[in-house]
Amino acid sequence: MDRYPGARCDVESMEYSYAFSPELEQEWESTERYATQPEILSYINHVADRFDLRKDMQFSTRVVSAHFVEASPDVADEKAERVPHWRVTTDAGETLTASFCVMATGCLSSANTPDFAGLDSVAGEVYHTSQWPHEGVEISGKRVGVIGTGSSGVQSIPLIAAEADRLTVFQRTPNYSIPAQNRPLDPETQAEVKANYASIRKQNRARTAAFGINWGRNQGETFKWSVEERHAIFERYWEMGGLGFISAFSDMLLDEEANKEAADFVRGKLGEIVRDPKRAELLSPDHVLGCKRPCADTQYFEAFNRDNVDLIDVNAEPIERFTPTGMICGGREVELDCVVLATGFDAMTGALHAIDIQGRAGQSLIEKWSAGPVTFLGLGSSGFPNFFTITGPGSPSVLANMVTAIEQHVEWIADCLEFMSKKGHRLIEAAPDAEQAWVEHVNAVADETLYPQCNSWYLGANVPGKPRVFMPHVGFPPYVAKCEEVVAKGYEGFNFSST
Ligand code: NA7
Repeated sequence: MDRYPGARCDVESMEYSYAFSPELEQEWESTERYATQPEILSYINHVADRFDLRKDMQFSTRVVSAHFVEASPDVADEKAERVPHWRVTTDAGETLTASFCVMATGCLSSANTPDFAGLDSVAGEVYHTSQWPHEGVEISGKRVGVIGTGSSGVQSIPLIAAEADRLTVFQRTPNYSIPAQNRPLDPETQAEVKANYASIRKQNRARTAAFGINWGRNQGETFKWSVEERHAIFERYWEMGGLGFISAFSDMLLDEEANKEAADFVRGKLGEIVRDPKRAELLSPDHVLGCKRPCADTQYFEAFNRDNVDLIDVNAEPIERFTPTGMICGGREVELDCVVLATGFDAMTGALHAIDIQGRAGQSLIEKWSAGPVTFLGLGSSGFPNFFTITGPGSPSVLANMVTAIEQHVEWIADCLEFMSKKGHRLIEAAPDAEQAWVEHVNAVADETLYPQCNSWYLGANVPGKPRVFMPHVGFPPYVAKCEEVVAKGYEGFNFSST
């Protein structure tokens, strides 16, 4: 879990919560509009305790492999495996067997650490933002380098800048960021949400990303409004804060000209905040707004007005290598006591591929997904029976409120297991034609939008050598409708079998 300074969710705290228990909804108190990492962790711990879940959990264990063991037809052989199952091994040397394997390994949990020359030789401290020490890091008085300007960089930079002696930000791609307009949650707002939770959840589930009820309906197409009106609307959404900005108009992620209007507005704001015009220019993104995940910040661009903050464009001054005392980039040395890698994740597939997963006939998942992940509904993959992926590639996952996406998958899988038990089905497996059609559908839906237009982690473009395939499904409601249709048609697209 991200623990870096300033780590916060970009979905509002009262929406970024479980819906399965009305009692839980009523008793939990959020303190801010956007929850901090420690508050989210307290919430998760509270849920674990409240529902007595720890007794079913094994902590501090890394799964090394998960192999599907097929039933041996040779019943005369004493060692024959009569019932197909999954055999899971752990780094503690245990071997466990299970009828089903449900991978809840997370979409953004496998750190992406670029292969920088000399990184091991750094005498000072080196931290990846997603592996921040639990005890925290003493920043004050140090010369710190932050590499990366995605959400982790954008959230941590203002806090690191305020503590460090000197901060150097190494930027490869400038990012759009909208002020989060974070604030304490007042008791009235909290009470109102709690009084209407069921209706709020329902309305959110009908929204494309399954969150954002406070943003209201979008304003329709951009160009039906005059320049002044458009500007006033952008201003209103900017003041509202956070990711809602990219939903101001219905066509912002569909139409390049509409997108450019919004992008120009953000660039203009940035130009007003950052005093040095050269620096503002360097911080100005030129890609399609929203095709890389935009950030929700607190005083990000303001940090670049500080005297102790430097900005290096690594396209102009490439990172050559690290040294014991810092880094050589663009032919000069930048001395650093502490290196912060805010370089993101091997998203969606990284955590799965870190485990040796083998399906039927010993086929590895890495091999099967060598040209990109192939799933039906992001829930299952042919050749891997009784193997489910929670928020797997091909499902809304990172393009939706993750908590809602997770709950929808958990409920779908739980219902499926109950159905199988009632019907006496032993195995369920995605059908090859259904998953092929699904992969094409996911890409066709993405192709109708501007999402595929930049080098984002949605496409795997941030990890060298990773196949470039758009992984999340755009749109929560149509996805849920498809999942429900599949069930209504007797799990159409999945095959049941006994061996
Ligand atoms: P992101 O959004 O993937 O950002 C990673 C940043 O690191 C991004 O600016 C990258 O530039 C940069 N990066 C990655 N590799 C390099 C190398 N080799 N050299 C220089 N810069 C590099 O990850 P985050 O952790 O910030 O956020 C991930 C999600 O977590 C976020 O969207 C929220 O949903 C929560 P690039 O843009 O690839 O040029």
